[in-house]
Order: sequence, then structure tokens, then C-alpha cells
Amino acid sequence: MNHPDFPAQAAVQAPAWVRHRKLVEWVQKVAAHTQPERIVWCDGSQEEYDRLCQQMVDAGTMRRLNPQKRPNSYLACSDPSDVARVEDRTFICCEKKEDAGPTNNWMAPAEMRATLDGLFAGSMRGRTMYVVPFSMGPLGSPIAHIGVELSDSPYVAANMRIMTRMGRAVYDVLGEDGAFVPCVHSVGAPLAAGEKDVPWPCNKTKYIVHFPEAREIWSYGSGYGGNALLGKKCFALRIASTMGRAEGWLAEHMLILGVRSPEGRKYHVAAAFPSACGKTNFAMLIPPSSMNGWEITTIGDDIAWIKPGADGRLYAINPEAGYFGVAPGTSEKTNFNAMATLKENVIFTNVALTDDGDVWWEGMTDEPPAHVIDWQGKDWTPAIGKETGRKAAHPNARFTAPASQCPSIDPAWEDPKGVAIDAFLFGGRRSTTVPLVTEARDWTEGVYMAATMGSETTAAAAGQQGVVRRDPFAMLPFCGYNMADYFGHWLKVGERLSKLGATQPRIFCVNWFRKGEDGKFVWPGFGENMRVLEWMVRRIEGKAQGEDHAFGVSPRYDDLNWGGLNFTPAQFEQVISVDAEAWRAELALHSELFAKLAQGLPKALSDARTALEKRF
Ligand code: SAT
Ligand code: MN
Repeated sequence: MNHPDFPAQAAVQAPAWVRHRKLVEWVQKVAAHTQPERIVWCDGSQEEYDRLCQQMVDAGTMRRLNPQKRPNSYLACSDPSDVARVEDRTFICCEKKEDAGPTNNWMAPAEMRATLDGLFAGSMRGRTMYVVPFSMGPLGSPIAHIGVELSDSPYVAANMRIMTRMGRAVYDVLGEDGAFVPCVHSVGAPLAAGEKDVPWPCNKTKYIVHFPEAREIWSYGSGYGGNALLGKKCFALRIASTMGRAEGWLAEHMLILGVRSPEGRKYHVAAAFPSACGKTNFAMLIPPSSMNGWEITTIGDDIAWIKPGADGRLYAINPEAGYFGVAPGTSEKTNFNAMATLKENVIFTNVALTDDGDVWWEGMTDEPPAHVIDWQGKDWTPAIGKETGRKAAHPNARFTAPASQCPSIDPAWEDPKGVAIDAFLFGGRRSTTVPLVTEARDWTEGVYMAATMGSETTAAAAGQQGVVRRDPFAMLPFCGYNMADYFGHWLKVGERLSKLGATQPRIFCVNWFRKGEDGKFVWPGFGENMRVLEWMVRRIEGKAQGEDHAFGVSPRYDDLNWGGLNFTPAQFEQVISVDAEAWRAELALHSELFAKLAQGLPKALSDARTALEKRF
């Protein structure tokens, strides 16, 4: 192929280990259009990673941290405008608007393609285009799928090597004609000849676009996390959820953990919480010392792909290979395992730099350091922080770390057949109304709970923080199709299990975030959440009691194990109580959501709502 504006044609020549003709043609086509100066076919090797990082250090994008303190680790600070996912710039472009549903931004595919054509024309000029092959899930696992991301950001290429199985071996799985999800990413900041680059190139105009029918992703203008690491939310949730609908499986915003009882029985739990609500902490929980014999192991901290196995049960894998976790609030006390995971080989983004070349963020230590350089490169002292309210680390500052470094990693975390799920948990951040824990009495009641979940918004997405919004299944920003159909899909998955005579996983709804009148959290959370997990395990075993109420079964004070924790019945009342008035207001919000999702809303759910209303 010849293109007058693309002299570096020889560079499109794929290495011998890429035998997939269609893939090579696609790379050629995108290169001809975006006109990068050079093309690098990533092989995923350590040398390549080190080289990428060194280039970014030389370009001022990253800083190498003190190797004595934080070996082989880096700090990247983003443009202050490019710090979180941009939900209002995220689009689902299927043929029919109804298929995207009322909770997604939609544009007709042809119109969007015309827009993107304009934006991507020459958008990589002066930059290197990295061809990043990746597997979501263990290579060759029947639950895994493959993607290839073309990106003009070395930060993306390096992060993708931590977050996914990235490199040459992916081409062996693909062979000459294997299926892959094509992902194209540009920071949207072409460089003129001789123009000097900025540390974090991006563009004010941003588009995060999904074509579910073509199974294609295009991302423009942002270099940050969920906007740019396209294997994560874009592929593993938005595109994969549509694949799951078509093929009878689930792509969920869930951590996966293993829990072993003192008797040695092992269970697996998948839990959905919105972004920045503690999935990583919960996945790496260390039981309090008073709960001797209980053990938690980590399979995943953000995303679960769940497919029915031959025995009818649901099997889950973590499609990722790393953690892209929220740094602020992470400490040896709140998440010892995460801190151990972060000892080396980490890319930090938007945290503060200490005077001895290490990192710091709010909540990492009881005492802040006397001086740091904040995430925007300015001097920061505790006094400055107090005076100006400025944080040293951005509230959505992140770490990218290899999952294999986590001390609590489950021995089966890379098992290609996945782990059998015994329970699903759904939780939001709610300072009032929602009790600590409630078990659904059946699958439909559980789907109702998950569908009507609400949560206070966090810094993980651009926009106002701390307002309650409905976030069904913690999937509101991540479902690639009509949310009402998605509820229907969940109901179908449950029906299929019961038809096969397989045990359905139990469904629980939790809330760690109730606050007292003083505005402080009442429930201690973190490791103490093990007490709630113990109750769930005992429910599964048919050993624990609870009390039936309007929307499920919750433990009474004496149904939980309080050994080693001073938590009074009065405090328990504050986190478990169901206030009828608050619930009538809550039900009105459920109605609002269901009215919005009326088209295609399963009747079983509106019936569940009516029954619930009657009970109040
Ligand atoms: O930026 S990400 O989407 O990867 C993190 C999150 O919001 O959960
Ligand atoms: Mn997430």
C-alpha cells in the first residue's frame, strides 16, 4: 500500500512472528490514516518495558523513583485536566439507539466514524505508534479473549504490559486468523517537525467510543487510565458485556476472592462496587487476628469474566494481570497486601514525590512528610495543605502493579478454567438507608437489589462528587448495551442455572459506609468486613441465622461473630437498621430508575418492586 503522507512505509512491515494478515492490514490502514513517524511492534519483553520507561524518563513524562526505596518504579504526573474517566465523552455506537439504552451516550455508527476519521487523520504525526497485542485472561483460556491496541502513548504501552498478558505469545494464540478486538488510541496531540513535546500530551476534545456490533474501540484525546488502557473498561466491560449477552456469559465490574474457612472449605465470592469504593481493599482483606483460621486470597480486584462450566456452575477469571488501584487511603493499616504489592515494579500516577525520591499520598502514613512535590509539581507541606486545601496526591491517583506481586494472590488466579462462584455481593457507598448486609431470598430478589443499587459518586469519574446516583450492578458507566436488557440477561443466567439443577450462587447486598450523626463511618470496615463474609459463608453452609425483613435477610447482633472487636448493639443498630421512611424515599428512586429503563425492563423486576412497596 502506498500513501503519499506516509513515507515510513517500510516500518509497517510486521515482524516474522506476526502471521495474521488481516491484523497487519489493519495496522497499515490505521498508520496510513494517523501517520505516525514510526511503528513499534511490542513483544512484551522486559528489555522493551525498560526501554519504554527510559524513553519516558528522558522525555519528562515519568520520573524514576529512588531505586533503594522503590526499585524499578516510576512516577507519572498527568495534565491537570486528564485525571479520570470522562463519562460524558464515552459513547456506545450501535446501529439502534434503543440498544444502547437511556443510560449510555449514543451516536449513529456512520456519523461517529465520520467524526473519528476527522480527528484521527494525522493525529499520530511526529509520534511512535505502538502495536500492543494483549490477552484478557490467561493465554489460551476458554474464558479469555484477545485484543490489539494501537496507541501513540508509551505510557499506555508500558501500563498495558502490567495490566494484561501483553506480547509475542498473544500472536501464537491468534495464529493466522484468530479473532481479536481492534482498539485504536491517540492522545490527539500530533507534533510538527522539530516541535518539542510536553510531558503529558492530550487534547481538550475527548472521545471514548465503542462499536459493539463491530467489536471495535476508538479512544481520542486522553492518556489516562480507563480512557486509554483500552483492555480495561472499554474492552473487558463495555465490549465484553455485549459479547456475553450474545454468548450467554457475564462481564462484570467485580473483584474475585477466595475465602477459606477454619474447617478448610474454600468458597469464591465475586463482588461489585463502583469505582473507588474499596474493591481492591476487599479483595486483599486480612482477617482480624481474633478470627483465626479464616483466610482470604485474591483472584482479581476490578473485573470478572464469568462463563458457565460443563457442570452448570459459573466459573470466573480475572481478565487482568495487574492492579490499577486508587492510591490515596491505601496504607499498611487499610491494605497491607496492596502496600506489599507496591514495593517494586510499579508505575504511580498523580501521587506526590518525597524529598528522598519515593512516593506519598494522603492516608499512606499517619504523619505526612514535612515536604513533598505534589502531583502538579508544586511544593507542598502540611501547612500549605491546611491553608489551601490542596492535596499532595490527586484523589484519583493510581498505582499500576503486577498482580503476581500480591502476597494474598490465590494459587488458582491464573487457572484457565477459572474458579466456581458461590456468592455475588453488591455494594455501594451509602451514608444512610442501606444496611450493612442483606441476603436476597432468591435470584430475582438479588437481581432486583443489584439493579437498584445506589452509590455516592467519587473522584474516579470527572464530575460532581458525593451525590447519590443509581449505579445498577456498579455497571452504569460500563454496560455496553441497554441496561434493561442487561437485567434481563442476568435473570436468564439464573434461570439457566436452575433449569440445569445447578446451585445458584447466593446474592448479598452490602454497605460498609453508613455514617453516624458526627459524620464519621460507624462500621470499622477493612479487615473487619471478614465478620460479614463469615456470616455469608455460614449462610451458604446453612449454619447462620438471620431475620427476614422487607427486602431480604439480615443478621441480628448475635448472628455475627464479635470476638476481638468492641462493637456495641447500639452501633450495630446504626449500620443495620431499616428506616421505613427512608426506604419509601428510596423506593421512589427505584421507580424513577425503572421509569427511565421502562423499555425492555423485565416484568419480574417491576413485580419485585410492587411487592416490596406493599411490604413497607
Ligand atoms: O480509570 S479506570 O476506569 O481504569 C478506574 C476506575 O474508574 O475504576
Ligand atoms: Mn473499576
